[in-house]
Amino acid sequence: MTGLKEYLFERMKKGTIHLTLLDPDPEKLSEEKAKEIAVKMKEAGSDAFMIGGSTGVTSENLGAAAKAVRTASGLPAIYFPSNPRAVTSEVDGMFFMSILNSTDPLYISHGHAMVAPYVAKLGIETIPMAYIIIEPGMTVARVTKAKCVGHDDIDAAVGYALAAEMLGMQLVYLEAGSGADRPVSPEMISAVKKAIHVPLIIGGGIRTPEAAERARKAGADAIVTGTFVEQCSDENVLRSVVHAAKGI
Ligand code: 1GP
Repeated sequence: MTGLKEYLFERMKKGTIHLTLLDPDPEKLSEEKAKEIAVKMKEAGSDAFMIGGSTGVTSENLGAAAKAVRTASGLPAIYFPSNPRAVTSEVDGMFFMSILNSTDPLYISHGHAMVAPYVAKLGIETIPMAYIIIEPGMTVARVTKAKCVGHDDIDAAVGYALAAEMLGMQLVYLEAGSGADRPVSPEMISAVKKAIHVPLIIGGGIRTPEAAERARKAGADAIVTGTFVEQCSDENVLRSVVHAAKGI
């Protein structure tokens, strides 16, 4: 079976991919709803699911959501971690991510030391990823006490991304925060893309085909949408955003 990294990287070599983010908190997402979204998003052309949220994630709800979307769609489920106490073997792998601009060591490396023995024991594939929070940053910035990179502070974003690559990270994620009123700017995406050699993931506040297209054209290798997918039930609209993200 193809590993998660191979699956994602092979697809990103061919073009921008789309990732669907689902929050496994059962108060926000029932198992039935997770299955329904999984089928719809596969049909819309999404490439994989990320499961995670800033609050309310447990090993149980994470495992249940991952199992539901994998079974319903046949696509990979990636753990997008926030809580070192939650881990499951129901995923195809996890983004082993350090929030480079957090000011809380828990999110930079201390939480990682707590969870790593369990990840090793369960044999979960890990992809090292740098996570850089850009204004407005939303809940994730608040929870992780991030010193957000300014929306227009391209030099700071490039600095973090270069540092990520020098630290050996295999992915860089620029995050404007779930539900952000403005996504990461095309200018920032394109400057960071030029500076690094590893794939670039963009998320936060993308909910229109135009925004997805701007991120893709600026150089995003993967585009994440979460809130929009949870709120939109029109399959044509879902497809239009996924297609704009992928350029198909
Ligand atoms: C959050 O980047 C993701 O981690 C997705 O953001 O919910 O705004 O799509 P949205």
